[in-house]
Amino acid sequence: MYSGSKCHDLLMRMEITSDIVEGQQRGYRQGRSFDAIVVGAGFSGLYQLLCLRDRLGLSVQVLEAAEEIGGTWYWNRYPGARCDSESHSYCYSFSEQLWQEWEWSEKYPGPPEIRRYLNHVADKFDLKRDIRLNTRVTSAHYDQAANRWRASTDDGDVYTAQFLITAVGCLSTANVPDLPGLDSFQGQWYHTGQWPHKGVDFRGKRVGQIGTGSTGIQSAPVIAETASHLTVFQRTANYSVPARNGPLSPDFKRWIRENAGEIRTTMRTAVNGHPFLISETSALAVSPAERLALYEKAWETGGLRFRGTFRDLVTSNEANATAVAFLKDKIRKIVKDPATAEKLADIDHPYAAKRPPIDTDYFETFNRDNVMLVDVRADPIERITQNGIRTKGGAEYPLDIIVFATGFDGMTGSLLRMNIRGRDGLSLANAWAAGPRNYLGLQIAGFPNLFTVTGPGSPSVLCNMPVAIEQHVEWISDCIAHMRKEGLTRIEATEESMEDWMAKVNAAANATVLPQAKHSWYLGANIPGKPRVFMPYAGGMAHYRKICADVAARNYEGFTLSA
Ligand code: NA7
Repeated sequence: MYSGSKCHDLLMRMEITSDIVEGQQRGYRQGRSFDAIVVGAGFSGLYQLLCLRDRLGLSVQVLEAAEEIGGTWYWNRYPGARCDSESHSYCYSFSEQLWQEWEWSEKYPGPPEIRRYLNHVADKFDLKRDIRLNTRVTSAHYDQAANRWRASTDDGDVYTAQFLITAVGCLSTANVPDLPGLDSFQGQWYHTGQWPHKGVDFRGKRVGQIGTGSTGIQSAPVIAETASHLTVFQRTANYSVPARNGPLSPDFKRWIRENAGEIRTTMRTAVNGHPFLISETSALAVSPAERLALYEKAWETGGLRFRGTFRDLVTSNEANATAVAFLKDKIRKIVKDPATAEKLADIDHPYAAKRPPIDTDYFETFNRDNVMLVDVRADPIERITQNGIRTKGGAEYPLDIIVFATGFDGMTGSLLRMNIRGRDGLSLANAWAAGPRNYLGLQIAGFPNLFTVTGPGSPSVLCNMPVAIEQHVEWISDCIAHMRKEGLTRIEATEESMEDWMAKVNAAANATVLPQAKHSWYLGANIPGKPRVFMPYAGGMAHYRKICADVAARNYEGFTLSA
């Protein structure tokens, strides 16, 4: 279906459109055949569709489990939910027109505004006609003889395509801990990542929140505003820096429009894809007074920029310890009750070794009369009872609502749930039994023509996601364009390149403090039985981009391409 001819593309598009209209009239028939299937209609799925369909002229079907597009922002509607990337960088950069016409209202947008943005993109580029909603992929098997993927869906349909591209996000499989007694609970319980669309009324309710990761730190202050009482069950205490959210001024909005090129260059140059650069100064190269002044300034600025105060915060334990001391001191100053402050400041890992949260009044929330902190590291939860939560030490906490802010089976959960089988029936679950293994986070030996957007082994969650997504989607699209041009039909990472890449992923992680957080979803440590492997590539987005570009320039070195 690929052709350089615009005329051909147009005719082909008309053919596909009439096929879809016909399909919609009599229900989708079995065995629909495409050039590519994309799973997921969030940031990555939308852009992958646009690139393959409109730039390469491929027939593409996007399959999306939710009833609307939006990916993570469809599911995460919990109180206080906000993006932790600055809005002017949490968007696509591929279209100048799109950049110029969209206006964010706040520094850190919430789910409704991000969903409006994604719908605007989907409408502007006419993407929705190739997205099938309410359709969960239940299995995806590679047919070796036909060199095609067969994707079965929960409504019994089968789709086939030469290429299968997963755009399922890194944090989309909710983790509800297997606590005994949950079935017996007489109140309501919710996981933050599967929040009811109509919201939850906390007025007059005794609420228990389990979890103090980025999500719990965002939700607790908002829940506390209306609940009659909030008990926060903390297993691992966490750092947090004020987000300093607020409306964007007209001047700032103008600055964004007028400096699009410069902002994008910064995002592409920055280690983590954010619109700011990390300082080149070591935390150890300045006097204690100067260091304190710089930390104070970063604290006042707020947000993830704090991590950029010094160049070695995530590469040197000694440098990191200076940030740790500053942040713990802030907690002790903000929280009035000394015992609560000590529990909150009893943090067992280096700063940023777990994903660093940013907040609005998190620590201040513990100064409210209706909020209590329970340390479940000291006294673990034993079970959920009819009336609430009981700890091993025998303490009972009567509750009307339990909020599980307990995170996700990150990075691999959604891929493994999809029942993917490659060559010779090899299941992804078996291939990854000891942890995820792939090449560049993009491809897995034994799974030809399968691409994983922001898969484990890529910078993904350590990066501002849209930047990571655009790079992956464009690399995949260029690769497929190359294959079509050269008459090649099959691409597969070699075992050797995969081995080599995994060694690089490990080396990059070990050059940082990141693997030192024992209870981190980066390591899969939050899911019982999950192999402990540091999953994202920690070598930096800009460096990773260059590696991927070099691989492509060297004729897709490390992959086997064949006709
Ligand atoms: P996280 O960061 O995985 O945090 C989950 C929290 O839930 C964390 O504090 C966990 O403690 C806690 N947790 C999980 N299971 C339990 C049980 N069984 N008992 C007590 N406490 C538990 O998820 P988030 O949703 O906050 O954030 C995920 C990402 O979304 C975030 O990093 C951003 O990238 C956006 P633990 O630390 O495991 O001791």
